[in-house]
Amino acid sequence: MTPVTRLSALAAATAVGLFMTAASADDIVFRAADTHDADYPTVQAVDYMGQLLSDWTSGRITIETFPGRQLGEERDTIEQTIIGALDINRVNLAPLNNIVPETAIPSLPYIFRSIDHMHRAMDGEIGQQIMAALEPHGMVGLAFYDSGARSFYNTVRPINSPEDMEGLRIRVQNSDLFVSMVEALGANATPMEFGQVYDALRTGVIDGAENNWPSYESTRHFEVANYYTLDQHSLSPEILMMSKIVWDGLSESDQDLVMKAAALSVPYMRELWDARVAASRDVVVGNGNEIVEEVDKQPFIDAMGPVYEQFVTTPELQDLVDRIQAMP
Ligand code: BDP
Repeated sequence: MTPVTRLSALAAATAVGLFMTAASADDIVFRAADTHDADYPTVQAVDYMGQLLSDWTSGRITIETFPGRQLGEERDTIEQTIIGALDINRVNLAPLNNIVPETAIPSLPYIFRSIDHMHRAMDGEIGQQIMAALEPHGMVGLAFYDSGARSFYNTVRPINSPEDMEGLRIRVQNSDLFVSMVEALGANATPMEFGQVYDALRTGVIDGAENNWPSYESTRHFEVANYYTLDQHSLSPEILMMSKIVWDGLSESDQDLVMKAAALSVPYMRELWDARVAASRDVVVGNGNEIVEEVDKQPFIDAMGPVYEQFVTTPELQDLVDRIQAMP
């Protein structure tokens, strides 16, 4: 061995040694799942949260994000979170509706008058109460993220009123509430995982779906479903959560750090979100899609009575609805 190679072998051994000391048994690497790709605001916000945790702990706590459904569809990742096989998960509230009845309340059609109203509710006591309801089911809520407004798009015709929905096959998330909402409008609801929607639209298995601007754009659904009506039927927010099994294994001070980093990722996410909505809208409009911007929402709202009856079934759930509606 020449002196130089001996030296570099020594350097390599030292580096490995250093690395091994750095990656000590106390190190925590949280695995975090998201259905969206790496450039989507929800994923970027969790990356930011991981950066904060790493900075605060000199690298002892980090987050490794797995975007783009690498760990499965939301139904799978929710299951993994509950059994402790996944640490952190970012999903929409809708696929939790069937598991935790309280999560159905912010998903209800037209429950919020505006995004600001939704923020006021979810950033305060209502949001806390809904997060607390997750715990007996094995999940700990860390933050609510924005998801804008969900609206209908389809391959067949512009929707101007509930009558135009008649008979259309509309994909919904795995939530009985969303099934009921679409059926109350006279369409046929098809629950389906997010990753299957593009092909289903393209091959005509379904006629349409519903989502916000960024998801309509990022999935390229807008390329096959050209009609988008801004009926804004649901502001169902996103939730960032941790497995309760994993949470219970953390020290109290690490739990605090996780909560603080999650809270700081919210304003960061909201800024990215607003920019992404504008950019996605530009892409879709640039594609020449037919956007029904001015839609009379009243007939859509009027059709939703049965949905409230079906899902607001206890005094506790009714109380949540009343408190949200009474908010300024
Ligand atoms: C998007 C949500 C994502 C859902 C998806 C869907 O961000 O969590 O999986 O909608 O419709 O807006 O399934």
